[in-house]
Amino acid sequence: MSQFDLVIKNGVVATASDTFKCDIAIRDGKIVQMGDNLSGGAQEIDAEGKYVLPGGIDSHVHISQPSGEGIVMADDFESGTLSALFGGNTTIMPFCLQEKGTPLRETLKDYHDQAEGKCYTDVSFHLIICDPTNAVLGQDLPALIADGYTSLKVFMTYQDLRLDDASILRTLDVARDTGATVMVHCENEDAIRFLIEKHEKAGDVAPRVHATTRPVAVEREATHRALALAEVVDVPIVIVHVSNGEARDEISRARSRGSKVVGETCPQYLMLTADDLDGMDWEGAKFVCSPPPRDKAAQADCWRGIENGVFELFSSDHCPFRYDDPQGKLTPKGRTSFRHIPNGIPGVETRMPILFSEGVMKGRIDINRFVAMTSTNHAKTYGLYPQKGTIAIGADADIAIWDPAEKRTVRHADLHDGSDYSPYEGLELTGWPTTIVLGGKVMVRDGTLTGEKGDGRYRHASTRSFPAPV
Ligand code: DUC
Ligand code: ZN
Ligand code: ZN
Repeated sequence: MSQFDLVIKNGVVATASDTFKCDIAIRDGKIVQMGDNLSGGAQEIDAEGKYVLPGGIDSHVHISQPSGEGIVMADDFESGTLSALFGGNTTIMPFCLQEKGTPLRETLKDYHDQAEGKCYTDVSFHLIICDPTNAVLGQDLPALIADGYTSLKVFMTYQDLRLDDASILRTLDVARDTGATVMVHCENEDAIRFLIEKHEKAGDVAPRVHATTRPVAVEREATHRALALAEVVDVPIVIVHVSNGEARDEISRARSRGSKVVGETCPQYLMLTADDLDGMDWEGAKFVCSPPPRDKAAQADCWRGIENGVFELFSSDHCPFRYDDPQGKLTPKGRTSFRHIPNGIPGVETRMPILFSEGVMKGRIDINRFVAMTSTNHAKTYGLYPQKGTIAIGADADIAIWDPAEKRTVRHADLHDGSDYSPYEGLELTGWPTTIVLGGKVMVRDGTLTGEKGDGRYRHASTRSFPAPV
């Protein structure tokens, strides 16, 4: 009988802090030995010339989320996790959207039922809180947090989802008391409504106007306000999908005042601009997401935030709709005005190849920062560390082997999500994940699927330990 289930040999291992050459031995789903010349694996992989990295964790992914009447998200748990897997991820964190008037636990069970037996990666949910009644904040939420659903998202925009400041404060206070982590979508809804009405009245209804009506000022103001509210409550927060330098600077200033803030940015803010929303024949709808992509200067500012550590998380905000589909971007109502175009773009499979190619290969960040921003910091922020997010003895054997020499041009036809386009079609990228191991099982070997639907499991998360919940 073999001593190990799997040995990965001759690769260059990189964690968030170190890079070293060593073999990795895996047994019963965990890393059990690291060292030179390990052998005795029932299965062995030669990773000579490759990077051996912790599997990616994408902590911002939308799957099967109700998105309005007649609109259907392009991914279910099967296609979404398969796409994530081929993009180098071993864990994703989708959102469970609270339904007003339905107990949170019931909605959560529904998401679990949809995910059960379908996943190719591990999964852990965040809760979107859009109806923070006394019962929700007083009983339901604390009980769910104690059961391992330890992160929440709140919105400052969208009429159906937005919380007013009083509700945000009460929700943050629950997070302070319980050790939960709150993610905030920062855009000022009243200012957006004002601009939408003005532009629609003037007959400006094309996709590009989506960006015009969500300018940097609405994001900067809401970011400042969210940070101030968290400071009042004295609780850490995550500012998600930051798109520009002005919002980024709000985070820096809050940190210099002593606040604990985690900043997240996404590939669309490095690679796209508002000009992409100008596409002919409504093609700009393919790039409609919130906050919208900005301009070249904002892209450079986001890169600077990655380089200097203001951003600790790099997530996809994968929120996929099909383009050429009446249930997607080209919904009949969406053709009449930008305001009805479903909001979000696909990207779970291209997130890490984009940061690897544009960041590591172009010398903007080193491989350790790549690991931190795509895996380790997600596990630390959302209570999955150290089981996930690193390569260490005792950790889950979730590993992605990357070939830094592999060059590919992004073609949606080669991707695995349920959408019918990629916003990055034609982009040439160097460095791709080629072999993926989940809990010790080889899921993808040299680009070929070897794992099965249902190999991915649900993972509960721990609460934050700082500051000590009361
Ligand atoms: N916010 C997200 O986080 N994702 C998609 C759309 C949105 O507004
Ligand atoms: Zn959001
Ligand atoms: Zn999102």
